[in-house]
Amino acid sequence: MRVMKVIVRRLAMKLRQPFVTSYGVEQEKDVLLLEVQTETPKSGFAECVAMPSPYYNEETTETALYIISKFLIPLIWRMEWQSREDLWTTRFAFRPVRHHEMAKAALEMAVWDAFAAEYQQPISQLLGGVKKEIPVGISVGIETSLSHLLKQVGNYVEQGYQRVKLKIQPGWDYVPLQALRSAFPRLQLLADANSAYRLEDAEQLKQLDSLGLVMIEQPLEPDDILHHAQLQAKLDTPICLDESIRSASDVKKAAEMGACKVINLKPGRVGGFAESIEIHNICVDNGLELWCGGMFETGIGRLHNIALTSLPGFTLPGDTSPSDRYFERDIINPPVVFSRPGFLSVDPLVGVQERIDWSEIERSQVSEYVFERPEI
Ligand code: OSB
Ligand code: MG
Repeated sequence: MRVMKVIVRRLAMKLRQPFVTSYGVEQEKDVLLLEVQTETPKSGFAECVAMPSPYYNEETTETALYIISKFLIPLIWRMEWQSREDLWTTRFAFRPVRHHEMAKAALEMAVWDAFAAEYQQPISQLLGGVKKEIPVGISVGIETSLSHLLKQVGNYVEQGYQRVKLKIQPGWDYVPLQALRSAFPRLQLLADANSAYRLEDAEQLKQLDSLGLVMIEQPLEPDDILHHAQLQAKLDTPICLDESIRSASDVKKAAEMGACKVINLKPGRVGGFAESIEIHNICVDNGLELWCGGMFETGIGRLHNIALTSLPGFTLPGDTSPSDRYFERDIINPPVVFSRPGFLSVDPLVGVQERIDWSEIERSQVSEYVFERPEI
């Protein structure tokens, strides 16, 4: 398989409601959607999870567009993929470009998706997946009202979500978590701090130990695996790392240092599917719990996350909720829906091409960039 053309589309998709985290408010989803066309021709798709502002990590939609256009696409023209093993070579080809994992992941995953379409193999199977159905949880943004939060979470529990993750920050942590714990004594509850605390806040975080949280996600700075190890030594609540993990090597370091007991894996944050499989294997070998996070993906990213979650080492429900969690109308048809309350089925999709809803893409498209294979 060779790639003849890459099309980058930028879409603006309205979120159903603004989502508040410790670093800002998301109103609209700024989507970079990649399509790679093969000789046959078949098309592979993937979305870039970079956001408009560099608050979650340093990438943005604009930087990703720049890196993809100027540095990554030129590397793709030289490549060929014939077997599943070849899919690991994309990551090596991208290695000279430092970081920019989200930009790399978008193109790498589009190549996997094209390979699935080209060789008519389910993407989940290519990745090494085994599960037919996966449990899902939901991520709840920072609220201003306790009563609204309780009502909202009650709704989600009723819908069947298997666990609830609450975004926290200093001033919005113990009180709302305690209220949720009292209202839902047996709920799998976790807190995601998006780096809003410092090691000096250890005593404050220690209070959360009484609430039986399944984990606290990314309490400290992204670059600070060492202090997470010192914090984990003080807490009974397992620490989960999200922003700190950008590669398989980061997972090894975190495991060696005892910085966490759980990994939140987002393929977009680690450079794509090949790195994700390696991280999955390291988690299994080191007894780390693993789940798949989310980045407000459209259905395309959701289908990819669901395929990845079908690997056996994903031990906890992920943030891979149905399409209607964030969007009124998705760009895939049918959208992602529960197979039964709280579960999603892993469809044997041979690439997401078969689910694309072109009319919805046209409706939300803002711009389009086409790159053709040069004569080489
Ligand atoms: O920290 O997990 C996070 C969304 C965007 C960026 C970072 C995060 C999140 C979420 C939402 O928590 C997960 C989702 O439902 O897609
Ligand atoms: Mg997180």
